Order: sequence, then C-alpha cells, then structure tokens
Amino acid sequence: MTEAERKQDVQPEESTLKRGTLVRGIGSFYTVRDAQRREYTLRCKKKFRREKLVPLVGDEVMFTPGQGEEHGWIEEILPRRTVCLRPPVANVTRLVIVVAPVPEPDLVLVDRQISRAFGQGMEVLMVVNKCDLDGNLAGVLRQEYAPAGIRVIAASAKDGTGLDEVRGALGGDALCCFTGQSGAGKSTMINALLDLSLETGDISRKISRGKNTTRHTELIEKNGIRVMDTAGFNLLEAESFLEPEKLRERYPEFAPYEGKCRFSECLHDREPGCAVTEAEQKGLISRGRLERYRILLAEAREIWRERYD
Ligand SMILES: Nc1nc2c(ncn2[C@@H]2O[C@H](COP(=O)(O)OP(=O)(O)OP(=O)(O)O)[C@@H](O)[C@H]2O)c(=O)[nH]1
Ligand SMILES: [Mg+2]
Ligand SMILES: [Zn+2]
Repeated sequence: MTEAERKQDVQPEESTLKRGTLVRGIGSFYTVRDAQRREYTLRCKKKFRREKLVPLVGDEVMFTPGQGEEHGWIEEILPRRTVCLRPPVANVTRLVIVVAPVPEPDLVLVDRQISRAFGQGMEVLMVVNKCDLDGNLAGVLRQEYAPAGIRVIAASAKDGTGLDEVRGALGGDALCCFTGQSGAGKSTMINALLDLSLETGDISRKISRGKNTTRHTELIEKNGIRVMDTAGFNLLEAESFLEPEKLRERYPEFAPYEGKCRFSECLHDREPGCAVTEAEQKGLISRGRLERYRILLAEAREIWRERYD
C-alpha cells in the first residue's frame, strides 16, 4: 500500500471523535496524544473562549483530528480530577517538589504548594536534588516534612544518587508533576531518570537563581512513568478562596492534636492552651512548619477580611 492509499484508508476513522491526553500547548496550538501514542496538533473550538475554559497540559480531551496537514479541533475537555494554576496543569495526582541547596529553597513557597496540593487530595513527594553539593539538606528537610507524611528523597541528577528511589516513587498509575524553583534541576533530573534530553540551563552566578529555562509544560510518558516537566517560578501568590479555618486541615501533622486545644475553634495561632503549640514546644511538630503555617494563616485571614468586610 502506498502512503497516499494508507492515508485514504484511515480517513473515515480519523474523522470521528477521538480521545487523548494534552501533552503540550504552545500559543493557541495544542498537542494531544492518543492511546496508540500518536500525536495530533489541535486548536480549541471558539465555545471554550466564551466559557473562559483554557485547556491545560494533563487534560483528557475529545477531539477531531485534522485532515492531512490541517490541524484538528479540541471538542471537549473531560472533567478534571485536580487543577493547578501554577504550574498550569490538570489531573496531577502526585506533586513532586524539587528543591536543592542552590537556589536556596524558599520554604514558604514550598508550604504554599503543599497546602494547595493537599487541599485537592494530591500526594506530595519531595526530591532534594544536588546532594552532591550538600549532603545535609535532605536530612534537615526530612525532619520538617516527614511528620506531614511527605517522603523526602535525597538525590543528585549529577552523580546518580537516589535516582532509583525517585523512579520507584513515580511509578504506579500516578500522573506526576515536577515543580519547584527555577534552577533546582527538574529538567536535569527527568533527563537522568528517563534518559531524555530536555533543555536545561545554568544558575546565574550573581543572584544564585535559575534562568527560567523551561518555558512550557511537557507531559512525558516513558517506561511506565507519566511525568510533567514544568517551568520553575519564584513566587506563588496566596489563594483567594481559602477559608482561614480550612488551612489547618491541610497540615497532617496537626491531626493528632485537633480537638485537644482549650478552645474548640483554635486556629493554632498562639491561642492559650493550644495543643499544637505545646506539641511544637515538645519537638513533636517542626517549628518552621508551624511558623510558616502562621504566615499562611495571617495571609488567608487578610484576604478573607478584604473579601467579606
Ligand atoms: N551539582 C549539581 N548540579 C545540578 C544537579 N542537577 C541539576 N544541576 C544543575 O542545575 C542547573 C539547573 O538545572 P535545570 O534542570 O535547568 O533546572 P530546572 O529546575 O529545570 O530550571 P527551570 O527550567 O528554569 O525551572 C544546571 O546547571 C544543572 O546542571 C545536581 O544533581 N548536582
Ligand atoms: Mg527546566
Ligand atoms: Zn490550637
């Protein structure tokens, strides 16, 4: 069969509605991969703009493929399990926060991400990369985050430390998403894990920051692992719809003490007789986590006040 005949042959099938996963989006063009791993270039139907619906990497969509060189159309976005706006992705079930000794980790940023992830029922995993530069950071962060039920893996994309462990933690049927500050080594780590060649950048010497090398989210599927590489960022604004009373529910390490404070409405913000404060004083809860919880709590209260007063 010639190529032209083959194309004609499959045309009737290709004009029907198909299902796939959005793996990349650049400008107004989206790439969708079907179950046979074929990729299609698509655009969005106008109705999406009217409904203010923006397709995200990770979305499951129904689409009509284009004919020949023509692009096709995304017809429908299927219901999402989870949504993040930073990075903008859908259906992630396991968030992999990558930190490193350089750039210096911003743990308020990390805790913000954890709070949002737990708020949506995602699993969270922390990878402490570049442990070839500093062997202590992973241990310090494990003390902070293990009580929250977060597994902390010490790794180095450079010398290979911990890569098997990270690979093991990405498997199963999870849709994983690497996130973290620019320059932490997300792309380098994914390259080392899956033998790929995603673009990587160096760290600015002057300000010890990444250079925002990855610009677009990419969903990679290889060796039974489904993982997104995303653009790093250095800021994450506060959530606008978070009830201050709900924040504490996103701290699994508080759970054993809930209901044991003197006041039943205790927000663990230095109220007298607070069981969470006592647990921190006894070293059962990390001081840093509690301090940052209070920063996020103050922020949530401020936003709530502005909204409803
Ligand atoms: N020493 C050391 N350097 C590393 C390691 N992993 C990555 N790097 C370096 O860190 C720098 C940034 O790596 P990238 O992979 O581009 O970082 P990124 O997190 O993808 O950054 P953005 O795409 O900007 O968000 C590069 O110079 C890498 O070579 C590591 O394990 N050890
Ligand atoms: Mg990158
Ligand atoms: Zn309390």
